[in-house]
Amino acid sequence: LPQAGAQLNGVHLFARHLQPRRQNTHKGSYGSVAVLGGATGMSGAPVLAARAALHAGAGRVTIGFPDAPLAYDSGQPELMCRRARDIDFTGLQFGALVAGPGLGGDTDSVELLQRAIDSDSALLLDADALNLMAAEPELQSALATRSGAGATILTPHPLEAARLLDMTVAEVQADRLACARQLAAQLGVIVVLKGSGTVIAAQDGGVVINNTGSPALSTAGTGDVLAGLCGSLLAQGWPEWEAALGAVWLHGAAADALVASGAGPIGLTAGELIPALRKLINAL
Ligand code: NPW
Ligand code: AMP
Ligand code: MG
Repeated sequence: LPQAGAQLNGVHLFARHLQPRRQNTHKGSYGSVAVLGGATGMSGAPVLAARAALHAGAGRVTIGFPDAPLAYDSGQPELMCRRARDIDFTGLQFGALVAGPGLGGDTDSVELLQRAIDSDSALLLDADALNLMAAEPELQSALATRSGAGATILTPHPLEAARLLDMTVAEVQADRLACARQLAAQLGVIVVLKGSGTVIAAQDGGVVINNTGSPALSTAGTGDVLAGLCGSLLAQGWPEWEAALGAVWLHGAAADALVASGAGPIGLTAGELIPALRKLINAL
């Protein structure tokens, strides 16, 4: 595995962990993802995450909305849209749960997050799930003693990391490696500290800096796409460390390919990353 300072070799990573589609398989063979988020006014965030999960190869993708669900996603009717409180997370109903995109911060969301933490599924926490975690110490304790066998990955941007660490953004940015490591060790999770030079840190102190992507990604919704992509790899059975590395690398590589084709850096949109990352996965 790449260690601190090593170049992240995404091609090698995908060669090792991307499963070919075997003949006698069906949608259940490729993993189920549930994305939990999309409070009123922020439905776009889980939709982007869920579309990314589907295009990265997950067999089934559901969005669990904290409030009234969308009837369906007209741009992607393959997605199932439900009220989160009606979804059963017990056992291994889902290979991966992606909680947080546009989730909002009400008490129901805290309960929802508690149920997600208590599940056996692999868990990716992003955006408002991280903000809730920063505000509710009991959620942090629950995470540290997560009973399920599932992996846990956190994907904070610098402000979300600052909230979790009770620091300022400037303090986080002054030593990104140390902050990512501290959070990973403190919560017993893998931490993806996003931004220019995304840092991926493991519980044992292992740390890698990503070498793909650019400020073309500095636009609304790109983090939501990363969360869905990483959840998709987890649901397809990738080990957690490799899923975090592979998702971050591919997300940046998709942006780089779009920039090379003239779709950026100015005006690239998060939704455009989705077909681009599918194309790269199939090329890999
Ligand atoms: P500034 O401006 O520099 O002071 P928030 P959010 C900072 C959903 N979304 N380096 C920066 O602070 C999300 O999923 C919904 C340094 C920035 O202004 C969440 O649920 C969308 N600083 C919710 O919105 C599309 C950095 O953090 C501030 C940084 C709120 O999430 C958009 C933003 O953080 C969005 O994804 C960096 N690299 N990156 C939809 N279509 O429905 C960020 N910052 O206030 O937590 O807001 O990230 O937009
Ligand atoms: P979020 O702030 O949650 O929407 O996530 C933004 C995504 O875009 C993360 O994957 C960041 O690493 C990426 N990103 C934003 N700005 C840059 C940048 N200047 N260089 C590389 N990646 C970036
Ligand atoms: Mg975000």
